[in-house]
Amino acid sequence: MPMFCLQCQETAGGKACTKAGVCGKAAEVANLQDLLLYVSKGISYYSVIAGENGIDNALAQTYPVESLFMTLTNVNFDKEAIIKKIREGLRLKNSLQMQLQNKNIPITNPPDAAAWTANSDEDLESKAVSVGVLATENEDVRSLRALLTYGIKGMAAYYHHAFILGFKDTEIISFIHKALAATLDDCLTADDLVALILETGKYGVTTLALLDQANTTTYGSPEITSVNTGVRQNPGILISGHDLKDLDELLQQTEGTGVDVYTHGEMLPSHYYPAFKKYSHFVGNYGNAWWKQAEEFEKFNGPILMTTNCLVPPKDSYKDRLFTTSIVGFEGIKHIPDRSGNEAKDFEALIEMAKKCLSPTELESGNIVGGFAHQQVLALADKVIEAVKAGAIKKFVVMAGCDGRMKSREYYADFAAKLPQDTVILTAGCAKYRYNKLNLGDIGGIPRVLDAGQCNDSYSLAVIALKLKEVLGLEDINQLPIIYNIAWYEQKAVLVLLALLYLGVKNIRLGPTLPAFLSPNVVKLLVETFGIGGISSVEDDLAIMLREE
Ligand code: FSO
Ligand code: SF4
Repeated sequence: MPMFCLQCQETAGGKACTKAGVCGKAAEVANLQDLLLYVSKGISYYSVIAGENGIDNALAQTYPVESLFMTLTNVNFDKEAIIKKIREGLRLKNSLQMQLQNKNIPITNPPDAAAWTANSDEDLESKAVSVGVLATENEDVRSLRALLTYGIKGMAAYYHHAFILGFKDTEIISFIHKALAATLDDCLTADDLVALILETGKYGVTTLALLDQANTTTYGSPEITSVNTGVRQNPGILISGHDLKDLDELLQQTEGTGVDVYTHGEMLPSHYYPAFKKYSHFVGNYGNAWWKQAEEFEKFNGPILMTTNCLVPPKDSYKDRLFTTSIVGFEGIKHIPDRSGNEAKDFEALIEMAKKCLSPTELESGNIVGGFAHQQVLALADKVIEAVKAGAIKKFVVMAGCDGRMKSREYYADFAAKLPQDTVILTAGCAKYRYNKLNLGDIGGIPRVLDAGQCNDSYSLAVIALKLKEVLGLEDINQLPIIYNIAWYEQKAVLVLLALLYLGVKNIRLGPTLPAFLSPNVVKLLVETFGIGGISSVEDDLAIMLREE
């Protein structure tokens, strides 16, 4: 089998990608990503021991965050970039070993991931095919390790965003090391792994809170905003992904150049931040969720910057206009280098290109309203509570998460449209594109779709739920009039799910399909412990979910 990857919802046949990724990832790249993860686990093994012995290694604090983020779905398809990161990891592993040796700290029987090293590219390639998910033989242990690893991948991605803005938490990093090292430990029981998975949820909440703090401290608290979906006549740059600092620097550098800036996909919620509202050339949002990018990037006519996932292999029609930055990569696509020290990234190449391009072709006109992150919703708390107490709002429906290509995701548009008029959707993430243009109306001035922001802002939904629980004087989060029908796609959504489980949320519906990496026994455990379920038909799910107390 040339490769084996089942980490996302679109995995081939609902089982695993074994020839090439449905996402476009080549087998060789998939295997090298497995090796990158393996090397990161080895580094984590030594980092745990170093931590126990008071040894500090700054690079070991950031390495797993960056390397794991590179292996998320739709982030880095560039073989050379992955090999470079593996080599960097091997050097780091070696220096950690030396640090431990110099302090006479004994290392007995290190796992292969820690002990292994490579002398040549051939060594990398031959090792890469043997260190993937299937290296764990027992189906349930493999499933628990996968759930743990993918949750940690999501944590790494969210931590990376906070870190870029200067926010750090060494406890989160220590947990990442501990969890990754644990996936190498054959002595751990299924119960041990389940405990670690729940702890991942706990640290997931901490990480999301840190990111919320980073974003709101740096750019202000999101506020209700109407975002234009049309275009102007100037040339433009389109920015996608989740990285607000990249957007910040791009807006500063494009100001006064005659080049407009538009957001795509998960960058839409950046319009809700006060700090970006001062830019008159920050025009609006162009298009929809990530999976529509091929068609929409083509029509944009100007340069496009991918700051994080979700990148789709580009078509020839726009690949010369596409730029990646940070951890994103694709062979043959121009890459904007990282900041050096306090210097901003240099977006001159995009700006100069934009000036020679046509203005974007209009896809639609109108606007989308969002910005209902926790502070904004809490500012409306009186109105919301009044509506709940008066029975005008009967249920909140959390429909956060991801969008994706599968036809079965039409379910979510249909589900949103068929919800009774006395329900309010709480959302975050790109899942919203299935229903945020449906004009679902409002309840006494409260819009029926409250968008908190990116999937990164799922934390807001938890804060809102906990606040409602407090105000309504309830003992258990599950007594709230909130139901959860979440759409997942990649590993950040896995972390958000684990965070919700840690907060005690029960009876979450997860779709459009349950993760292929969950073995029947692990599914059984999730069903029995947390009441997690899949989706069926809109009518049946509505009947059951709206009945649930
Ligand atoms: Fe969507 Fe992609 Fe935010 Fe994900 S753009 S799918 S969970 O990477 O990041 O919601
Ligand atoms: Fe397949 Fe998803 Fe893995 Fe891509 S990330 S190879 S689509 S399972």
